[in-house]
Amino acid sequence: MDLPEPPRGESRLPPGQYVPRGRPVIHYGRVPAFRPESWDFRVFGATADGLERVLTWGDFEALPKTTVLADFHCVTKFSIMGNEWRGVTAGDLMAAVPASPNVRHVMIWGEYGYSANVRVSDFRAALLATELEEKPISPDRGYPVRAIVPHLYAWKSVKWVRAVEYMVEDRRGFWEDRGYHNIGDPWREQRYSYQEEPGDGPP
Ligand SMILES: Nc1nc2c(c(=O)[nH]1)N[C@H]1C(S)=C(S)[C@@H](COP(=O)(O)O)O[C@H]1N2
Ligand SMILES: [Mo]
Repeated sequence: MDLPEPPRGESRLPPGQYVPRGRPVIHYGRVPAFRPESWDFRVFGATADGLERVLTWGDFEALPKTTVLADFHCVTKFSIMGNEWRGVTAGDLMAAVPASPNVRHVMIWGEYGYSANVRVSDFRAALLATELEEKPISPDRGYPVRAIVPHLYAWKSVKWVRAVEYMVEDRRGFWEDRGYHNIGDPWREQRYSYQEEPGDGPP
């Protein structure tokens, strides 16, 4: 399991964040229906052999599962601490569908065209979660598969993931294209694109 342990003590809460009562549900658009017969998970772009791979729900379910404890930081400043997620690590997905060696970035695609870009190093620390607190993720939180990128702002934790695109050149995802920071590290308060420094994102 290659996910970092969250830091302990006061330093677990990134700057500017607070812990709310309850647990908000936030997303843009509607909650999609899940139909296991027609659901698929595509891995495309710069794969090692240049071919696109399409996994069925059965294929996805057969991948190895890992349990991860992670904190969750929304850029609107609330944080949810110590969630237990279970699912397929991005490392295990990349072992099943290898990327070309020159891949540096990954676009995580959700239903309805929602997307988030991450550096491949950040993707390797991500989980494609199917369970939260030992139960299938609820429909409004991303059932059947949601990404968890624990060390970046939660807009990168795409719900209802349907595809992963391996990229050689970086491209902005949904919120990154609408004024949010290309990297989104909560420990450095990388909230908005105007904070970006040269090299943080595509022009
Ligand atoms: N597909 C999709 N995933 C998404 C979003 C979205 O609008 N669509 N919103 C993101 C944002 S901004 C946050 S804070 C988290 C919220 O997750 P939650 O509803 O489980 O709290 O989902 C992220 N993933
Ligand atoms: Mo968010």
